[in-house]
Amino acid sequence: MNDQNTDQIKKEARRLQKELTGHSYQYHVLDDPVISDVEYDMMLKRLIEIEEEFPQFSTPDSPTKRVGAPPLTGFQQAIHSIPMLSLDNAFNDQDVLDFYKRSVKNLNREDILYAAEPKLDGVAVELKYENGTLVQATTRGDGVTGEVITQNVRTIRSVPLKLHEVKMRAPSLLEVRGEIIIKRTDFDRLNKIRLEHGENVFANPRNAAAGSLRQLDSKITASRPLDIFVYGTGFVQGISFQSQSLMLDTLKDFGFPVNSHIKSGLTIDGVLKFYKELEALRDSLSYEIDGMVIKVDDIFLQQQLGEKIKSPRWAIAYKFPAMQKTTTIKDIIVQVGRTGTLTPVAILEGVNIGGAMVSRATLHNEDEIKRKDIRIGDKALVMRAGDVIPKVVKIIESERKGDEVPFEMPVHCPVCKSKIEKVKLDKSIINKCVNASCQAQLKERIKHFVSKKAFDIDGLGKKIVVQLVDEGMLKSFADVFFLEKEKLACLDRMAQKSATNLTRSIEKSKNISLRRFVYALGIDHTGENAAKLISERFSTLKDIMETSEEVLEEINGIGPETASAVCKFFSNFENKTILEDIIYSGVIITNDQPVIAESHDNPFNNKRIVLTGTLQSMPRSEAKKQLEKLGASVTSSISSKTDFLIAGENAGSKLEKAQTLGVEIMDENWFAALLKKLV
Ligand code: 9MJ
Repeated sequence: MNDQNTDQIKKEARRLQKELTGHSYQYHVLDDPVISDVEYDMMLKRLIEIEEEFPQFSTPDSPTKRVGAPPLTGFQQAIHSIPMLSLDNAFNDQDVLDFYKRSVKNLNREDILYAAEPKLDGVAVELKYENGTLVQATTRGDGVTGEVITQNVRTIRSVPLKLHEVKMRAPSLLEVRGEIIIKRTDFDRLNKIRLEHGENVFANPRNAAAGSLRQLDSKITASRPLDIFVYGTGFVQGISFQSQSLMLDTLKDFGFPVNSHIKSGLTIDGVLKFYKELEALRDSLSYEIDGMVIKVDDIFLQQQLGEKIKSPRWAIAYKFPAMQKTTTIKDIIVQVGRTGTLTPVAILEGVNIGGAMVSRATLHNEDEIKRKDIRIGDKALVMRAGDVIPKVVKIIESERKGDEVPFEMPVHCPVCKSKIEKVKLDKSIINKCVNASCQAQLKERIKHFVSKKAFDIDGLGKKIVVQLVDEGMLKSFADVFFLEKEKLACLDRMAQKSATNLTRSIEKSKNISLRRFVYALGIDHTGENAAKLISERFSTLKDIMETSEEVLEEINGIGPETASAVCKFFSNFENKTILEDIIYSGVIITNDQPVIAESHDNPFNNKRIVLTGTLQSMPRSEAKKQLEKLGASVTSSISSKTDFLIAGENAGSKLEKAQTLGVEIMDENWFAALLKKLV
């Protein structure tokens, strides 16, 4: 390599060191990351590569030399008995295979089996138990020294304060390592409350968990919905483990939450297969994961492999593609929704987030733009999660040049030009186009009307709806049922065959349940659940049309806003005409019959039932609700008067008592099958 190239690499190393140090400070000290974790990890990987090849460019303070930023002052510090190492990252299958090859070489054997665990995106902690009692909790800090946060961790309900000694006595010393997290729904609730109190929202659950643990007042921590999953041990005395998986079983027995999606006994090919499965599962989990941790299962082999300075040789983190990326906001446009609500949308410089190209992100409403101070031209952190519309998490203020343009909400509807009204909804103000015949609203209403959970008309996608409205062929919902094959076939991009298929699926959709029908109408505040509740209360559409707000409000789960919107919808003359036309076209609305408790197939009517153990098919509260609907009374304690015990997984003393008392025991599979038949 010539001098010029070496010089270039030196410059790159210095730039990466500087930038990574800055990002590390933003992340670990300020909890305010400017780039996503994967972007950070990629930069770090590159710097490690350079420093390995050119050790002369490594400096004592390079970010590669430490696991994190120094702990904050204000908390006591403690040195970890065994350093809390971080993990090397893998970004593709080849990186994992290289990790395997290194292990094969070091151990001189090929039959290595692995444990694979979801990589939780939270805050790493160590919990120290002396003779079974929690005596200290520390953050990872820089890996060598952490902050003592015992009083805060004690407030976390899922952390055992004393070890469960059901299967074995607690050892004299046990240091347990895990990740403190906040579940997605808890996080959304926490942010909603913060917003209502005019406080800053957290960018993601990890930041919220970190911020919550860093409170000097543990009462604040106690009010935060923190959770934990444990995945390893530090220093232990009086106990030893043969494998990672047996260690986790023991930790579970001691009362720790251990993630349920851990697999062990995997070959390296099995690991790669499981990675794909876990990736597919990612969005459906109630907490965020950012990859998979792969560990050599056998602890003896782990010890043989040993550690490098910062990371073990027996484990690696196989990261998922980032779900947050930075990009530029090129423009902000305004979309008109089904109910006339105006939603500002950011038009982005296209960016690949987690395998999907993202070029738009919702900005929710005017308030949100003001609160986050989002301007056209800003660099922003954008997030995509599952099927949810991508959103702008925050803008990167340090990237501001000064020529960014603040957004102004239009005063007229961008489509029909009617004047926009400001309406209060919950605690925020929304902008609304109140012209019911606005074409934009009509398009959205019809898209909703024919969508999967409503009329479910195959072949009537969003683009065709737009085309049909623009052509004047759809002026209301009812027109859907009067579309003629010949006219459809004349449309651009519509062949004879697709026109035939479309009219066929329209015909097929004409038999619909009352629940779907009510949902399809797209009435304000009337989503799937409200439609279900209303159709359970009434037998026919006519009954709903003739009811009053008072009667609707009596339904458990229907609030005054829904009741008012439903009555308003059905009392509108135009809507009534459209409904008449729909029925005239041959649409038949059937109501799913409400459950009849007296049905002779129903073994639960007037029976006393006790639920125990963990049910896989539904939460216990839901099972209770369903049983009560079937006429049962669900009690918590078992006695000779109990008719059935429904036992889920890990049913304990109640199961034993039921057996002693001769109470009939129903397992979950049987119960679930019966419910399916009855409800
Ligand atoms: C996370 N974050 O879920 C480890 N981790 O093991 C799991 N982290 C780890 N294991 C050794 N499941 C060091 C870190």
